[in-house]
Amino acid sequence: ADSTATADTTAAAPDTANYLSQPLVTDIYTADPSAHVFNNKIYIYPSHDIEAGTPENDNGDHFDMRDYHIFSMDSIGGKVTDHGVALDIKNIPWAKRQLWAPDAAFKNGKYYLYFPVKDKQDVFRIGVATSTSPTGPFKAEAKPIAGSYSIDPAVFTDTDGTSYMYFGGIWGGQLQRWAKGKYDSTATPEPATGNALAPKMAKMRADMLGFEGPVKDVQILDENGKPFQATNHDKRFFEAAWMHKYNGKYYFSYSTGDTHNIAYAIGDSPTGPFTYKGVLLNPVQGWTNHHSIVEFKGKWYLFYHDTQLSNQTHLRNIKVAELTYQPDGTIKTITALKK
Ligand code: FUB
Repeated sequence: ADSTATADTTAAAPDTANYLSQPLVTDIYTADPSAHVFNNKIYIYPSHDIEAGTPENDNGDHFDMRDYHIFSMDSIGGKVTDHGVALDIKNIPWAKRQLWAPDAAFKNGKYYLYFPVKDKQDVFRIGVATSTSPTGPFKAEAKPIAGSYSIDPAVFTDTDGTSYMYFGGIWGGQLQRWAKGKYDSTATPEPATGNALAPKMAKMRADMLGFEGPVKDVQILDENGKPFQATNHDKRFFEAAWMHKYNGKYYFSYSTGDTHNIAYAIGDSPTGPFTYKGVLLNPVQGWTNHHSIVEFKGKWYLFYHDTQLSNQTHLRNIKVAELTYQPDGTIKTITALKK
């Protein structure tokens, strides 16, 4: 169901002053923006929402996307260039349906596009495609990344050059189906008791095409060092993992899904654990909330989406706002104004 939940007034003081209210792209629908700076330009890797006519359900089948477009900007507030189709589902040999939130990375002189899509068995896996250009076209590998599952890959490269992938999403993202180590299509959307399901992470191989070592849990802990209970829907991880580094600390941010917040937790290492700090983006118009955080020319920006153009939950539009840190390293909560 669509939600137009209002801001949580119990969160830290909302920062509305720097909100840029206009969609960045208006001629197609875009969502889940993963922004990166390559060669002094901003590149945005979003989902490309379409009206596929697939009926809406709790598994998110109505998010039935089929390709990716990549966008670039020389400056925030400047022209946004659409570089056209960078990868089409018909050119991913193992894919069946639903190209969800992607991410990108640069290493070894190559660009890597990471994407979740359901395989021929209707199981979400994470794939990788490569290009010599940040805007593609990208060529998909023949198979998904070995050991990958679920959705929403976010690839972070630390200052020492090591790259990590964070991923996972519950409900339609199928993370709960892997709770016992192997796929179980009958698993309930999430546990009703005990600890919340943890997001996942893995170190990337030097060639960026696969995982080096095992997939591990990302530990998000409360102020007492305890994981959140599964019933704590205001704070537990749902989907949309993102990692960034600020002042030597690692910030793991994510969507709380059915409570519609972008929350964040801070740690001393890219592998965690991370201590919950609060909400950085209050609920936006539309059910989903999904973001990325990037530094550009000395300022920090939050890329996110809402449904301003369509008012339909599966037809979203990407936006950007400036992000502000407090002196103690916490982030001022952003409230995205409605039109
Ligand atoms: O865009 C499809 C899905 O919606 C994403 O993978 C989730 O994060 C949510 O934004």
